[in-house]
Amino acid sequence: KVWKDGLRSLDTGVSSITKSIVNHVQTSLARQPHEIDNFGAYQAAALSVRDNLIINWNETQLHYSRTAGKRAYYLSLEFLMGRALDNALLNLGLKQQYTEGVDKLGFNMEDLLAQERDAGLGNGGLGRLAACYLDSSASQELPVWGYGLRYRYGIFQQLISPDGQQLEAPDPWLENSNPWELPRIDVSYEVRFHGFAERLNDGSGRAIWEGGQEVLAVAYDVPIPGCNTRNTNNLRLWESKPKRGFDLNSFNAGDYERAVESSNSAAAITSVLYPNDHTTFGKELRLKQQYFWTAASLADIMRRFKNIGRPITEFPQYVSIQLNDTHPTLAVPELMRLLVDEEDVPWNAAWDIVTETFFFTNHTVLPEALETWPVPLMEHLLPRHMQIIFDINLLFLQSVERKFPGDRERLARMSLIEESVPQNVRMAYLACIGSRKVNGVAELHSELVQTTILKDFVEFYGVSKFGNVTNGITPRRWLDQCNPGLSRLITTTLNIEKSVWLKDLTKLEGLLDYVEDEDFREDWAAVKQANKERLAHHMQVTLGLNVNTEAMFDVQIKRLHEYKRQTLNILGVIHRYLALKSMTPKERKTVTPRNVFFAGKAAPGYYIAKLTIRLIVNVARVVNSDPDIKDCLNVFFLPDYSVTLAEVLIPASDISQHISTAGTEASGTSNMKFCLNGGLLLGTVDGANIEIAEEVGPSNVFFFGHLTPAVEDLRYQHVYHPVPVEQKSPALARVLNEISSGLFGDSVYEPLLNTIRQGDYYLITEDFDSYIEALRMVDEAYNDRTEWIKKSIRTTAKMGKFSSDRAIQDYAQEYWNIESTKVE
Ligand code: DL6
Repeated sequence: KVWKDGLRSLDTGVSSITKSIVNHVQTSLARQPHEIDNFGAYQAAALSVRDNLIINWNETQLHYSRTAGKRAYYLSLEFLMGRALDNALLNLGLKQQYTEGVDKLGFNMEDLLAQERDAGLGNGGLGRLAACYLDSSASQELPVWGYGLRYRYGIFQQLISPDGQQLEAPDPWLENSNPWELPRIDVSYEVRFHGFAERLNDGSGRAIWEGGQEVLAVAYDVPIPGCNTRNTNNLRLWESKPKRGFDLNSFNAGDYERAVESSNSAAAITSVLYPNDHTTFGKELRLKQQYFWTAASLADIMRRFKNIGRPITEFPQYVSIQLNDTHPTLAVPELMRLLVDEEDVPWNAAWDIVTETFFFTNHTVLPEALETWPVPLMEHLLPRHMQIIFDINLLFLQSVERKFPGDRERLARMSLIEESVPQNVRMAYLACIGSRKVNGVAELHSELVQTTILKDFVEFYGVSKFGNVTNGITPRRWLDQCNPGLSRLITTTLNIEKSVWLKDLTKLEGLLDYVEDEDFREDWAAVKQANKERLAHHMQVTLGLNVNTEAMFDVQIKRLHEYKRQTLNILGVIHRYLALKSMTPKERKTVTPRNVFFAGKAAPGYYIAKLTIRLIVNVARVVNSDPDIKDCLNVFFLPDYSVTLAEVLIPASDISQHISTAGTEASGTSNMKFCLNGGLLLGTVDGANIEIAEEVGPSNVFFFGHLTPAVEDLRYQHVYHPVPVEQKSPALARVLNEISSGLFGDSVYEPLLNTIRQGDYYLITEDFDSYIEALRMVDEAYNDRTEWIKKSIRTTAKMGKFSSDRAIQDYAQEYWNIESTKVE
């Protein structure tokens, strides 16, 4: 009874909040109130907010355990969470109270929010999608947990040298402690590597795996608050630790270096996020990360399932596991190992359980991103898993042979083992055959998955195994949090509670009734203007740059990659620069001024992408310092792109660019973020751009470029029947020649220009002229301010489909078969 009486919800009145903050200053931080700076005040406020989260989190876990319903688990090697404090305050509905409380204590909420370091545990779209899905799962009161790794170093910090080169510095994001995680030393599992696997040969298919290295996986829990609900889900991140402190024999022999060696190698597993995007690694440490994480997660899921006390055959009735790309595919042989070797389940029954439990999302069809692992490396690191994969493959190929007798080429194509030297395991195939359903992330992409990389598998299984879930974004972070002005305007205009439209984004359609209302349009434009000024202020303070807020804001922010074609954008900028240079001063005065913003990181070893950054920075240097031009055109490269920087850039954009070669961008999600914030879209007919255009109507987007079916032929022509750039596009040829002639510095850019002049895999030559024409149409449309604002309102109004709440409900209903369950 004493315990029960002690359980409580926290009082969320302002005076209780200030007391709680002061209390954390004194006890958790062990500091005196008078010596607290902004960072200390942030820490204390965060800990105070966390108290609320923990109480809700505990209630939620208790509720899920008591109801013992089915749960889903989202396995993702990346969760690009960004900052947590503002998000937690808004989802808990406590922003106003905390702002007042902090104010009473002599601090300013904005200053405190700015103290938080981004949790940069991801590279780009895939990791940010995982974060949006966690927010939506909690907000939709769905029992979904995330599982990932607690990297000590997140995505690198990007610095730009004076000559425009990207430099990388480590991101020790945990060095000042992280108030949002709860270390769970009570939750840990042993994970084995190497050793020997011996088949029992007793007809059971079982084997014993022993020896090798054992490391400990220790859980850190991050509470994920839902919006306007007590439901608070969990993101469980694993940290690697040595099982024993150090090797005692070496220690006793006085060889301390050797003694700590194995402990260092265990800790190294979760030390750093691999910073490459869309490429595979082939590195043993990466494979170790993948197995360490899937083994710990499955052990944890199995333990929770066993607590329910149901027979093992009912596992899929209680558990669905989503594989976020191929990175967690080792979960397939690992679950087989647990079932066959440890739970004594016969092979076929185990395979039925496995293929009912897993679901697989593919996020790219780019060939360089399709994961394979060398068989010798797998055999060395995970001998038992390699046996299991061979067995799965044998049985699978036998069933293919039964369906397509004598088709040896098909068997070779579909084998899990690529017959190269050395042999490789094809992880996408393993994920596909080990899963109940497979999906892509936008209509076009899902179609491409089914007609290209998994075509044989569609023919084998039939189309019903394959589907589409178009990606989504959380409107909590990507509208309410990043654009409070627009959020307020929407709430007052629709005249409904904010949480209602935030959780049913189709309600935004109500804004269409106000498109013709001049006062509303003025308010809409004023919000955009304020956001432009906020960005300009940010750039003034952080970079010392002056930004003309009367200009059009044209933004392209995403990972640097040839397929995303930042190069096309900067070549277009140079084309504009040359055109402006040839005008008279009087003509220039009639031009709508334009600011072009770029931000994004290149993988450290991606030479061409880094060269593109260098070109952008040097074009910016030349253009911005040209007295003839600086009133018409300015170019900015903002270093160290992050979720937090995106939150300032996106609300400020008039137009954003999503200009990948058709068929290469699986979905894109920043396109959705810009449009939700009333920025118009300039793009190719690719990924989710297509569905955005379907929603907002073709007159509200600017499309250009060749379509997907043409791409293959065009590439072929570029290789086998090349036509000089001068003939294809004289305008582009002139731009390339100006770069070669040194207009933007020495001739370091030739390797980049040669990718266009020779081969042109990403078809810049083919799309350049239509791109320039699309930019001209944007200029023209922008000059009609009234029409532009109408387009902007219509765009936001039609973004309901792209809420991650819709996407997560698609997964919950069509894939995982789980239901919402509210914590009262
Ligand atoms: O699905 C999330 C995101 C898509 O929006 C992007 O279009 C796609 O490029 C990205 N894919 C990856 C693939 N990485 N791997 N593996 O990040 O996924």
